[in-house]
Amino acid sequence: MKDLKSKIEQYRKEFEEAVSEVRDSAALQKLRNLYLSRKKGYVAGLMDQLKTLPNEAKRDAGQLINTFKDHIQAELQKLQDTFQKQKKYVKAVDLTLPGTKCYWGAPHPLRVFQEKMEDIFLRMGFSIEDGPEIETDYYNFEALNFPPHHPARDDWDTLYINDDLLLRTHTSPVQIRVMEKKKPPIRIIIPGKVFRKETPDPTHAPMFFQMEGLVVDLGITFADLKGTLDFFLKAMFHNKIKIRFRPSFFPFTEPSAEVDISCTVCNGKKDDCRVCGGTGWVEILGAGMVDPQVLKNVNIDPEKYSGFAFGMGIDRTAMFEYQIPDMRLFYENDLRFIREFSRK
Ligand code: FA5
Repeated sequence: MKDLKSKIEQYRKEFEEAVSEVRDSAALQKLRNLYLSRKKGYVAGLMDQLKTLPNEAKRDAGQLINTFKDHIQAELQKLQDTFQKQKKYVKAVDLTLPGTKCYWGAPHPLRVFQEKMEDIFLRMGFSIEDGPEIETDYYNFEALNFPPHHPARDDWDTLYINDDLLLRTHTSPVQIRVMEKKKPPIRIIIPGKVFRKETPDPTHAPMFFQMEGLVVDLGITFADLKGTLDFFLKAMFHNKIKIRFRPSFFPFTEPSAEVDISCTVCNGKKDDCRVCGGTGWVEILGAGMVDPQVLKNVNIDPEKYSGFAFGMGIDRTAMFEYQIPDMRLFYENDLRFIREFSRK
């Protein structure tokens, strides 16, 4: 009897160790066979031993063996239940299926393009300024030489918040705000959002982006303006476009010009091109020498200082860099379009 008791103790110890090592159903079955197999299992061996005991010891010994057997069965059942649950889970999550694709966020193509433009100007020694999108009539028009009722205001019609406040129609009012605070030398760019009463078409949007440039210093001439824009456009388009200056009119520059680049959408080869109208050229910016009256408006002496300014459409220019035939694509938020420009 003593012998049997210590054997059960020994088996129990070994069982506890072995059961903690079981990781899968195959190992579980192996352990079950070792202990519970009808012919060669340890429990069957104990039963054989039981038969050799005197009758008066058989009852207690039999109970001990049964308790041990129950314990083994219960532990093995627990493990089996755990494995079954895991099996179900593995079935529910089919790891062989392709995962749900997760897209990285990316800056908007116009933002990427704006930064490219800024980089070129920063290399030329320009710094970046900013101004409000809700502007007063004074900064948007009057200080830039558009008196009330001047017909040129019609080209820059916009949304008015009240008689004096409006959504700015160009980035030029920031020229005035900067010149009121800083004295020459001034060499700045002003990227930002602008608004106009405009019917959308492939090259026009009612809300778009401009980049203003302003240089005021001693001895600045039209040659500086041409050189700066020429350098910028050649750097931007890797010398792949032609550039032309046309005489124009802006109330705040004199003389004034508009700058066109050759149409990269049709390369001047399509008479019905919706972007250049078949002319082969598209206007991307207005520019000129700062009008002496504008300098006077901000207390800069026009006898001593001169300057040039330009205002370039960021969306319009981006269209030609990316050869996009319709500006509205930038604003439709079609992810298939936007992802084409993702940096990843
Ligand atoms: C102006 O806005 C002047 N402030 C530019 C300027 C600045 C002239 C400094 C002289 C000195 P304009 O309205 O032409 O000018 O606009 C300038 C550029 O903005 C255009 O050449 C074009 O590239 C872009 N642009 C104008 N209207 C739209 C529009 N509706 N949608 C998209 N881009 C536009």
